[in-house]
Amino acid sequence: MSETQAIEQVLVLVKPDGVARGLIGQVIGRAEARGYKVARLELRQATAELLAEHYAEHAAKPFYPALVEYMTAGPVVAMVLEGAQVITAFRAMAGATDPVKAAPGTIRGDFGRDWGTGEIQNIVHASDSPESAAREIAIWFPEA
Ligand code: IDP
Ligand code: MG
Repeated sequence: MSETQAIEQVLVLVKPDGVARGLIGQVIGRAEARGYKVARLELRQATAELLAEHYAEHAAKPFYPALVEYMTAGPVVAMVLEGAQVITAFRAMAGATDPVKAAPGTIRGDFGRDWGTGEIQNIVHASDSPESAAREIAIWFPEA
């Protein structure tokens, strides 16, 4: 199959909880099963500096320190997925931010839960718009 129009790229992260729980393959597998191309893929340890860029919009939020702690607790898998309308499609596949509210059938709704820690651990990140995707891909894959 080939695509000729409006090919998009999205940044997806398997967050430290997803990596620690052995869910890397589930996330990649769902993307592949849906027909999206894995254009870039890397296991890496996020730093507070990198996350300050990635989560700049949340820097002033009360949960920000806990978010950085969560996101630096272990390695993440960063990937770029490619395909027409992949940004909208993968956001839908990820599900609602709170895994308790995420619909069954979504990644967060199938693999996430409230662990009673008062924090939201939700397995994946996905860019929410073409602007966010371009910004986030440049942060995680500056050589791209
Ligand atoms: P998103 O990941 O669905 O785009 P955002 O609102 O952009 O959700 O928040 C970014 C991340 O920050 C979430 O995925 C989650 O890990 C964390 N987060 C968001 N809101 C809260 C909160 O109210 N408490 C704790 N963590 C939060
Ligand atoms: Mg977001």
